[in-house]
This record gives sequence, C-alpha cells and structure tokens, in this order.
Amino acid sequence: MTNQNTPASGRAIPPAAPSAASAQADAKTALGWMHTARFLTTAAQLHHLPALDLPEIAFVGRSNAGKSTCINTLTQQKQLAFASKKPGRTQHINLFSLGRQNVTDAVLADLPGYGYAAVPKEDKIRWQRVMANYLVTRENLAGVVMMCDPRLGLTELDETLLEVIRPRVEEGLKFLVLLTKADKLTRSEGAKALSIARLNAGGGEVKLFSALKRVGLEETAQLLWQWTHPPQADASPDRPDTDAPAAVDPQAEPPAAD
Ligand SMILES: Nc1nc2c(ncn2[C@@H]2O[C@H](COP(=O)(O)OP(=O)(O)OP(=O)(O)O)[C@@H](O)[C@H]2O)c(=O)[nH]1
Ligand SMILES: [Mg+2]
Repeated sequence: MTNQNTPASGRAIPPAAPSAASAQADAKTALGWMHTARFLTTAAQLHHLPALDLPEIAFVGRSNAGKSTCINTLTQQKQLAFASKKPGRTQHINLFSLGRQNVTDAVLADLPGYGYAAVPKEDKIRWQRVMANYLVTRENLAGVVMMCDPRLGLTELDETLLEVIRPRVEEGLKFLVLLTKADKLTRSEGAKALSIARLNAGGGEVKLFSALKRVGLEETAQLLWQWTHPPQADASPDRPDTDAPAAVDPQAEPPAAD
C-alpha cells in the first residue's frame, strides 16, 4: 500500500497537523476500531430505537446483497450480524456499538433488506415506510453504505432510496455504494460495474467489495473511521490530539538536513 507521508522521492513529509490527522487512520487502526463492535440493541419499529448522540452508519440495500456479511467482515467477527443464504434474514434494525475500552464513539446499523419477492405485499410496504422514515428522521445518522450486487445493478427500490436520502446527502450525510460479491466478477466486469455505478451514484463514493476475498475491506474501514472522526476545528499543533493515531511513518527517512 502506498504511504501518503512518503512521496516518490522517498523524502518524508512532516506529519500533518493533529486536526487533519484525527480524520485519518491507517488500515490497522481502522480495522482494530471496527473489531471493537458489539451488539447494542435491536428494534422492530423506529420508535424502539434509542435516541443516540453518536454518529450512526446504516447499511442498506436489497435483501441478500450482503449487508450482514459485510458488517461481520468489517468487524472481523463471524456472527455479529445474522447472515444467511435465505433472503429476508434481517428483519429488525440491529445496532452495534464501536469504540475502544467500551467507550462508544460510533454505531453501525444493519437494516433489513428490501425487494425480497416472497415477502407479503403489506410487509414490504410497511418496511419500505420504516426504512424511508429511518433515513429521513434518524438525527444521528452520519453515513449510509448502500450495498448493491453489481450483477443486478441498481434496482428501482435502490433508486427510490437514493431519492429519499438525496436531500440529506446534499446537507452533508456521507454516502458510499459498495458493489458486493466482487469475487464473482472478472477484473473487466468489476471495472465496468464501477464506472456505471459511479455515474448513478450522483457524486457519492463507489467501491468494489468482497467478503470472500476481502476486497475493499481496509479502504471501507478507513472511510467509516473518517466519517465518524471528523477533524476537530479547534485542534491546533500545540494541543496534541491524544486520540489520533500516530502520524509517524516508521519507514520514512528522517528529513534531510538543509
Ligand atoms: N460470493 C460471495 N457471497 C457473499 C458475499 N457477501 C455475502 N455473500 C453471501 O450472500 C448471502 C446473503 O448475505 P447476507 O449478508 O445475509 O445478506 P443481507 O444483505 O444481510 O440480506 P438480508 O438480511 O436478507 O437483507 C449469503 O449466502 C452470503 O454468504 C461475498 O462477498 N461474496
Ligand atoms: Mg442481513
């Protein structure tokens, strides 16, 4: 992996000021943070969700797209979220806390998938309403990860969801499309799926992801860290941020003396 502190010349760039460093984490830090995930609560209805004052990241997408598997892979835990071959496995909103030493600093939300044909129509409509309400009203929602199987492309329900969250994205809600099960695509199919999804994602980020081959794992963990640890406006170089990962690159050569 390229190190952003070391340019091609091999000369080290001085570490960034702590305010910038607090939004960055190397892959190891980000994955370590994800691994702290633990079950918080489950809710069948929106009003059962606890009001939280912590950034929340929701995983949304069609049933069977791989949301629960993605959460298990990112958190490096086998059965934190329920994943199953049978679509419609996740039927509640499940929240997971993240943060070291039991100090929660962010929350992940595994949402039920939509578009599963075998679900009775009334249930489908009810869930679509719950989902839309969640995405519009959840005050601490900081980011949305939309999981999409590129072999199916963005479906009508995905498009509807994009419309629902568009106003919030314009106001700063973070948004990522993960093209799942990338292990089932050839390299050129993956590249094509990426460019199509980028056109449709309206400026949001798009990445390939495979739980099986661990594609996109580190970048996604780092992005979620960034979303939930924004730079602190009042941090200054003489007030070190003790939570920030060390901005020291062990491989960088010391700056040359002038
Ligand atoms: N090949 C492959 N299969 C995957 C991958 N991720 C998930 N799957 C499989 O896809 C199926 C559905 O995965 P889930 O994680 O349960 O999907 P979900 O989006 O949570 O589904 P719902 O809870 O029904 O909304 C399971 O059989 C997983 O093993 C992947 O990266 N590669
Ligand atoms: Mg699920």
